[in-house]
Amino acid sequence: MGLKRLFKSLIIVNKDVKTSRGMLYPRESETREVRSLDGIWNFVCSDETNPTQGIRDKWFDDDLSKSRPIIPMPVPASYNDITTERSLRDHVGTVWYDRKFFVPRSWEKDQRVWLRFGSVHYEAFVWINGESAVKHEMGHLPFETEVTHLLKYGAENRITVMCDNALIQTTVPQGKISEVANDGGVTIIQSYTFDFFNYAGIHRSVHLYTTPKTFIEEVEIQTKLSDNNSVGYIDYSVAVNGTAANEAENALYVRLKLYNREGVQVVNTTSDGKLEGTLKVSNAMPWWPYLMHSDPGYLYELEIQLHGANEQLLDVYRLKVGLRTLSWSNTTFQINGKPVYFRGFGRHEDSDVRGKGLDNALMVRDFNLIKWIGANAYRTSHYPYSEESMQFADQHGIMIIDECPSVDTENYNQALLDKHKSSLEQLIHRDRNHPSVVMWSIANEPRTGQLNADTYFQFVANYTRSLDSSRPVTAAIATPWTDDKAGRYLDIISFNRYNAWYSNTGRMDMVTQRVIDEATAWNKKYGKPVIMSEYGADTLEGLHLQPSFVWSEEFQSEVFSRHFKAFDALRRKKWFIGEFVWNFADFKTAQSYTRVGGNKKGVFTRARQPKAAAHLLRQRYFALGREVDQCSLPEDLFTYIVDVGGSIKNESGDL
Ligand code: GCB
Repeated sequence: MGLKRLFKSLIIVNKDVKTSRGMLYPRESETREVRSLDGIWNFVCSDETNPTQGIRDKWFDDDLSKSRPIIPMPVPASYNDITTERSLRDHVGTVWYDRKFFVPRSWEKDQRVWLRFGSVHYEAFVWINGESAVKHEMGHLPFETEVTHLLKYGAENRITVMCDNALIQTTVPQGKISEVANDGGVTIIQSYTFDFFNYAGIHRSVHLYTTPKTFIEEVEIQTKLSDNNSVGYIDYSVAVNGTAANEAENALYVRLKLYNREGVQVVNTTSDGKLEGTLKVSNAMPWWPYLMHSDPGYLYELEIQLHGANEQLLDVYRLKVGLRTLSWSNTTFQINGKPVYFRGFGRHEDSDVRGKGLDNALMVRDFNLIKWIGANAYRTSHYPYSEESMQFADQHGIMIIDECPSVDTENYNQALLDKHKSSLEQLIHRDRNHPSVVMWSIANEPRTGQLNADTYFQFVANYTRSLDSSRPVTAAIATPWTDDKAGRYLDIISFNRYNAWYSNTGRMDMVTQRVIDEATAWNKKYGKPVIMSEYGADTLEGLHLQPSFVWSEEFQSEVFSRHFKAFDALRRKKWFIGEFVWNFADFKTAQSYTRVGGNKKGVFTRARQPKAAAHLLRQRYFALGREVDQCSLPEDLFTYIVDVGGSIKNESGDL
């Protein structure tokens, strides 16, 4: 590479990125209808060596079955594990979906129709009746477009989707594609350094929904409570799109009604023409995290009515609202004025057969397990999770560190920075109104020792803050604190480390002090609150070895216990604010000789059953809940052993 070129590729500038619009979660109301397009679609896999053939041959012009033999494919789901074919599981490049659907005649008049995808991984191209409708790049995030003009009303329509799973150095996350010789010729190989399977396809629900011609396009709220938490304030701003909105003389306003959980109206107010203002809620019921209060996850419902000239009701949209104040300093993180100690997990959206596809049964089971174990938080490692799960977390009081899809970020370049910022913009746009979201995570294990990491993360962190200054910014860092160049741009330092696993494997006597030393070093270097965002050990369910040995259930429990000791020493220093086990459940990864059927660091198996360490963790998380937040303990937390006329003691006190 010539010097000039090298120099050019090192310069990264802070460019504007395209911002998202609309994308309110589709909800029915008296002015809106919602229809799901989920179900069994038709599916075609392109040749890996000819990924653009379908575009050139216009497969979207007619039914896919006319171009290629089709197979059935469920939506939502990853396509990889649905069939028995290795070639589909490991496919690199484009695949195609289509289906037919009916649009009622009644949708033709005086309204708009929108097509919305919860997420498609990684890049999506969509046609309606052969006409290009929308393109979107980035997995795990929604996109939508108006399709009013593309639909046939009172008739059958066809939707075609091409999805490309290829990851390269300028995608988020990054990957590499290479051509490698195989036994019969050459093959395309997708490689990536991140530790989860690159599942792809239409991962979340597809909806058609209607809005009036002039409609509520955006709602943004921010909440806070008075010092004694008795009065709540909701700052709101509404954006309107449509014909009436563009006519200056057409005085639009919104009427806002707030209902409490019992359905009683507690506020009724009207905006001026600016469509923004503040609602005051007396006798407020704050939103509290699980186990921090006897009534966690309290949500109000905000009804937003858009009115036009002559009081005409144009549109209605309803949104759940949790009233809470977040605050943080160089030593604490507080919710409603109370210091928070996070106890939780890194997780994955991952399960047998469906991969990363949205599955309500799995989601509800996961929340039941999170509550059973007494966790109060999780990180959406390493990408945004479904909107349905964010709503569920709001309802159940589970705090979320919301992570964008940047994982193992390296080889910093301009195109990557622009997309990384866009992923955060899309994430914040989608999730800004959720009370459960308490922190933004701008990356997982970025190579923050590299040249350019400094400028790069300064831009990314400041951009995140410019979009939302009401939540702190973090990143989960594994670079040694001595080399790290990004931490100074964060509000909270999260670090991942695998003592007794990746370093000093098997050495139980080399965990506790190392964790204490590393957390302390991070705090000393940056003077910010610190979280241990990952620790753990791969554990094969049913493997028992005493004394503990790597991969056994005993080993996982002992590794946890050695960390607990460190965390308890650290908790006394107020700046240590949380512990997150890696991982909630076992999950699939790319094939590797370090992974037995995937990553087995789950506290739960992939089928969501507890390993031995889950019971230990449950006792700790509830014990912490009682000590820190005065929660009550579940009756079955301790198994009855013996009545010895008093409590059993060990060296550190009561068991
Ligand atoms: C990490 C990564 C996570 C991996 C984990 C592991 O540091 O953040 O994605 O799965 O380690 O188990 O290796």
